[in-house]
Amino acid sequence: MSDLFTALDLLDLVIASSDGLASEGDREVAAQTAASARSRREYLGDAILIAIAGGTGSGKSSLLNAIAGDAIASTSELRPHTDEPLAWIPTGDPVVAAFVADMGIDAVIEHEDARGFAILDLPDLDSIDGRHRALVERLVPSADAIIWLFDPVKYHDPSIHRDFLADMTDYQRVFLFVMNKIDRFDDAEREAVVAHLTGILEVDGFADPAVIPIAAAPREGTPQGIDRLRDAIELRLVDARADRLKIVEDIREAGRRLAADANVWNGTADGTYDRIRETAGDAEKLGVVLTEAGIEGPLRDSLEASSPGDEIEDLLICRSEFAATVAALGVACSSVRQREGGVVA
Ligand SMILES: Nc1nc2c(ncn2[C@@H]2O[C@H](COP(=O)(O)OP(=O)(O)OP(=O)(O)O)[C@@H](O)[C@H]2O)c(=O)[nH]1
Ligand SMILES: [Mg+2]
Repeated sequence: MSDLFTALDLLDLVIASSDGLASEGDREVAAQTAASARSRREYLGDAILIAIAGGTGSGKSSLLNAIAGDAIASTSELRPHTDEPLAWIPTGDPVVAAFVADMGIDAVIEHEDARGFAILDLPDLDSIDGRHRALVERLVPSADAIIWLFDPVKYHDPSIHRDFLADMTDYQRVFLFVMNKIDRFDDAEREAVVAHLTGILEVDGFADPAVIPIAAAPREGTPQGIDRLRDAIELRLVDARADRLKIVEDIREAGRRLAADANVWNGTADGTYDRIRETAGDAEKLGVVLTEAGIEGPLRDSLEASSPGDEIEDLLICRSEFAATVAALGVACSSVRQREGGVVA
């Protein structure tokens, strides 16, 4: 637990020491991430918040109903249907209630279930209604974990893979991938469609993605695969403390962006600083050294504008300190990930 505080404090230090090294835009984004990670940290309680995200009609509201065992969310054959997010939260968990209220979600239904999770039914993310997409884009990053729900007709839609998933592969530990409506298929077709989605997720960049087949609201009979999905929620999200894993991934990602801006994430080649000192004052040679070292952005501008001697020395010291703080952040994040994520397969 204290590791999480350490990682948050280190992110603050990384942001402060990136002054003049990373772009102002990225520093602002990192500061926002740090603020929301810290506020989620304040809210950490027993239940984790899992959002169901997917295309219109994939069956998000039906899935919430199947998990709840009750028709709490409105479903429809008409698209798009859900306009407002609906949160299904454990009774008597003021922490999750406050978290959900803070996200601006008004529709809340409490459940007596002792399970340690809350579910958020979202509008569609591929909507013709721009307001839906904006809402989903705002809420998805706030949830602790996401069930990505696909249906057999649109599971390869680029608006999900290209616009969302391909940029989020580092968050795999807090994702579950689910294929709905499998009642429409025989066994062989079901296997083929699950294998195909698995392949597409691998192309997105996920390692060994597991796709769970379900039928949340089959045309005939009762829902299928919900027990297996519930087991995965318990083991891979609740027991693995997805809330903490998510915070640490947000922290790591914010640090990584700043480090990438100043190109210190992968270290600096031996002798780089000496070569900068030696070539300072010769714009052409310095430019070659900086390009070889991958030093771009605000730091490059400052180095090129500085006179040899103290000015250059100060900038190199700033960069060294920044790199050391980034490395410490990386270590703190790994330590939380290992401790919290031990249960994740
Ligand atoms: N055959 C079959 N139909 C399903 C299944 N799950 C959902 N449906 C149907 O698919 C349609 C859409 O379901 P919804 O739950 O409203 O889908 P949604 O993802 O919430 O849709 P939006 O709110 O528009 O984003 C409804 O007609 C459901 O009855 C399933 O497992 N099998
Ligand atoms: Mg819906």
